[in-house]
Amino acid sequence: MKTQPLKIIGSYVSPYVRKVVACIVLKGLAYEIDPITPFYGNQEFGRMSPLRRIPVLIDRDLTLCDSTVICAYLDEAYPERPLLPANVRDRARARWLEEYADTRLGDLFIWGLFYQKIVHPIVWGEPGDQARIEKTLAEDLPRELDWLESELPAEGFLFGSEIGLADIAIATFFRNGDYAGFEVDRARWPRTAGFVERALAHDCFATLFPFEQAQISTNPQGRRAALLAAGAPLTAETVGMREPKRGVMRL
Ligand SMILES: N[C@@H](CCC(=O)N[C@@H](CS)C(=O)NCC(=O)O)C(=O)O
Repeated sequence: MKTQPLKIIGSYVSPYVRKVVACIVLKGLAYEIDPITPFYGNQEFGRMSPLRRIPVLIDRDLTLCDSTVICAYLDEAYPERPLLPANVRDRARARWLEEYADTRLGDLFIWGLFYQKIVHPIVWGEPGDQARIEKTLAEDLPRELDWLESELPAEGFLFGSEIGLADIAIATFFRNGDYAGFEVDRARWPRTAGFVERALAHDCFATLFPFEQAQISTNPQGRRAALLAAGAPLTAETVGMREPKRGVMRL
């Protein structure tokens, strides 16, 4: 039986953190969060997350990285509200859709848009790669939206009327798309637009939205106070520091 809340390290604005926290909310589990942007993680953060990426989950003496690994652990350790469908073939398909979203939608929405338009100027004081943004918008995203349009349901969620991990993994990226000024063209991709709207309106995402707003509208110095005022369950300690440090994967 759980006695301590789960601990999450990572900003509410990260799509991968949002995916994990939405699953925690869906399962009705208690959590605390140290909402750092990965570049501001200190040495202790680098020890827990060798790729210097968020999210990190700490469950008592267990520390885990990577949203997919974390969600799989949560579903096995806390099976009460399953994140995957019951049928074996559906489960396999849900895992593929999660992988597709993390890799391809992550590449486009995060590295192609959000990092170029928001992270580069704000964290590093450098302009983003304009050519990359244009290619993402003109070629890459339309190609993926065409594919999603053929896969997503007209009503409900991917595996029925209940939202699950595959839905969450896909929808989370569209919130960051929104922050980067991208909107799904409803006339061209009506199923995708409807699906994203339904998923992001679900309680598991909607309850996090005020925390994202608090996070986005403040600088790192005022952030914890704004999040506490919004009611976010913050940890007492942080592994954040004042100056950003480059990641180890790419930028
Ligand atoms: N595959 C990882 C990706 C996590 C990821 O890329 N997180 C971003 C934040 S949205 C990050 O930490 N970026 C910092 C970096 O790569 O240096 C997961 O699913 O957790």
